[in-house]
Amino acid sequence: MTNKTVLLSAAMATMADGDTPYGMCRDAAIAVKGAEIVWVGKHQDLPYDFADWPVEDFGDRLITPGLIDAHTHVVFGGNRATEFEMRLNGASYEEIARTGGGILSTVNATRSASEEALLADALTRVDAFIAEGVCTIEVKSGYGLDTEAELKMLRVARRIGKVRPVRIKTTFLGAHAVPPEYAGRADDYIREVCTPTLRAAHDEGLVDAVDGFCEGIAFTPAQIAQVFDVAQELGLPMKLHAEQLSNLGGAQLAAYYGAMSADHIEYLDAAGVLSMAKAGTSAVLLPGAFYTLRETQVPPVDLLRQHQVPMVLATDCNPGSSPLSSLLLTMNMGCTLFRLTPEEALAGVTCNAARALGISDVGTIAPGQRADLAIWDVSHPAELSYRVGFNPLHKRLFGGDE
Ligand code: DI6
Ligand code: FE
Repeated sequence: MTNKTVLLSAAMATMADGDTPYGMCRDAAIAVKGAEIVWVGKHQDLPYDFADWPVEDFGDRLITPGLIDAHTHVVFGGNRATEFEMRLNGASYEEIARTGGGILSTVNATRSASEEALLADALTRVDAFIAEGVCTIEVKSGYGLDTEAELKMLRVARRIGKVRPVRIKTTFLGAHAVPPEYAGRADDYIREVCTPTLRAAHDEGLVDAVDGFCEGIAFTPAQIAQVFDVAQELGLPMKLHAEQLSNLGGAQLAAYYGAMSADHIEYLDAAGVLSMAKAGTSAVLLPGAFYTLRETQVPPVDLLRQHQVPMVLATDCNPGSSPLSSLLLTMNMGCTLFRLTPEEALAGVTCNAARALGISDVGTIAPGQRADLAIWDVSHPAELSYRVGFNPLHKRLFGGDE
């Protein structure tokens, strides 16, 4: 695209105007200058200033904000297809985790992989996201679990944003699992490895946020609090894998620390919802993990709605519980499995996803926003959630560039 362009299309879901479903605008125009959106509205209202700008007419298509995946583990070594097979032969996810499989098998594969190999492997997934109009991806560490391998994962995550037109937000997830060399000594791991590694990663500028896995098979709220204390001291925002397989009060802990989000939250109760609402903590729903693990406990969507907790949908792309690299399929799953409306699903991968990542210049179409846009071969935004396994992306603009 040239430096200045006016985009035209029959429909635009701005996700910016709370009063109109989808912030929908028909016969729309968007003026883009460089990487920035400078004017948005009906074509007929386009000011004279833009009259001589080049026009790109997308005809009957729909324009939305570029999509945002706010929770992924796209950097990892190997894969766990054989565990998938074990589960189909009767083993449970927790059993596999307790017998040294699960996350720990990915830790071994990630530790032994070179930075180049991890990057090449992650890019296969990142390219699938980009092909569906994704412009921002959150990427977690958490499969290294020693200083060297955690830093390696985060460096790979940063490199993704240098070799592909996509914005990467990194998250330190040192408290993801207890590594084998610390088996039965989770407190020692937190003190001797996890928090010093967080400091080292922060010193290298590798950390945008701090996460943990608060669960019976991972860390207690007290252990997570130790990590969050360091995050707070370093001025880093927090988020938490909470209430995925049981209710340990993780969401309340996250809210107490003013975390940006509590993620998974299938087992979240009313007290947890209230504390999230009060703290402004978003709910990141991960239907890919629910689907893969064949969970039956659905997150408390009605309560979240009632208390206006912003809902986000993300892939949780990881080799174990959610080998999913389609945000469009995630939207469909969010609607079909969790009963979100298609409008909530689109908000969950645009405006609400941006909020959960603490970024405000993307996720909506409005003047002053970055020109991260997706142009779709659909006429109604509900089509994005409705179809299963179909990619109607026509074009993606990342900061105004194709
Ligand atoms: N919850 C999950 O669903 C993933 N991590 C987490 O904390 C699972 C990661 C894996 O099984 O590799
Ligand atoms: Fe996760």
